[in-house]
Amino acid sequence: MTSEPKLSPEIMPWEEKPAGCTAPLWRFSQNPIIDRYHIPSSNSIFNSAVVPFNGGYAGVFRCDNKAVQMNIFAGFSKDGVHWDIEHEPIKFKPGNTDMIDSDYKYDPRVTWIDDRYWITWCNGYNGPTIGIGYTFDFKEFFQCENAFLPFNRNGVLFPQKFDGKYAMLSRPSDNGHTPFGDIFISFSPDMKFWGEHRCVMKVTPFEESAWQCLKIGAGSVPFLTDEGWLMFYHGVIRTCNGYRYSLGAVILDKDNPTKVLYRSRDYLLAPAAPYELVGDVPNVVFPCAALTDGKRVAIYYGAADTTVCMAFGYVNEIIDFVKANSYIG
Ligand code: BMA
Repeated sequence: MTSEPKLSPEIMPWEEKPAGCTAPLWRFSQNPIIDRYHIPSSNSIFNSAVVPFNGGYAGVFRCDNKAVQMNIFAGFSKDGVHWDIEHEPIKFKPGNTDMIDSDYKYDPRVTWIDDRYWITWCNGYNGPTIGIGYTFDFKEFFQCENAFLPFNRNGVLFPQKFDGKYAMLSRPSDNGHTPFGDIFISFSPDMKFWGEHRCVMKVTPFEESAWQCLKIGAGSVPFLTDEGWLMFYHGVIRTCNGYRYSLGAVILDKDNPTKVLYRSRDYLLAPAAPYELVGDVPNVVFPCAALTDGKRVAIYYGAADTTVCMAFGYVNEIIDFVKANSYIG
């Protein structure tokens, strides 16, 4: 039986704010922390999720292989920075269903709820939709019913239930590169049947906040602060050179996560470092996880669809920034 994973401040990955930095987030000087060829089969490793586990960390990593097939792999780390990633993808056993078909898996998120780690990912089943699985130990994995019909992406579970129901954010999509998309929330009594779908946040008008005017998607698992649920998300603008993915933050009501309290008008991080500007898909920062000890936050994000990177910030400074630069549509 596993118990709730605790993040001990002594092993929280962290680097102090560089002198002169006035932004709410700063990049890790050791970026990228995971290189594209980190395991023998990989073409690229990015958009990956980590959680406290066993006094250290575990993660689920998106590794595309050299045939550019997308799959998810387990990994382990003592410090959250140096990772051992399994060389074989996760093999799922039937969980609450025998129907565990999957043409591909990508962009995992990991959420501890009650007694286990739940994994959500973009699952290929007649097009992209949201796959759900769970594990107790990151050795044995179980797959459940897909949450939704195709097409959907960016499924992110809340770490607690609301009125006895699981809650998941997601982004209805298309079967291509989706030139639209808002964030919805859905509820489930059992992790099998999902309903009560509500729209949480929409793209912004171009003239208000252009970096998030084409599509948005939930990113890291939300965590509770004094002000409500803090979540990092991605926003996309279409430029004459293709899509550009940046990172924003939203604060959702503690008791009613359907309600946006504050949302960043300014991005918190946008592609600017060389490893975010150059790669298989240039100009992408794509958050999938955040660790916090209550005061500090360490964000894991995919850079240019090629590597895994980290950024750091103080929770109170991020909240102040979002409140001071808020867009409410
Ligand atoms: C999205 C997803 C992400 C990817 C992003 C940028 O549609 O495929 O996995 O990081 O595009 O290419």
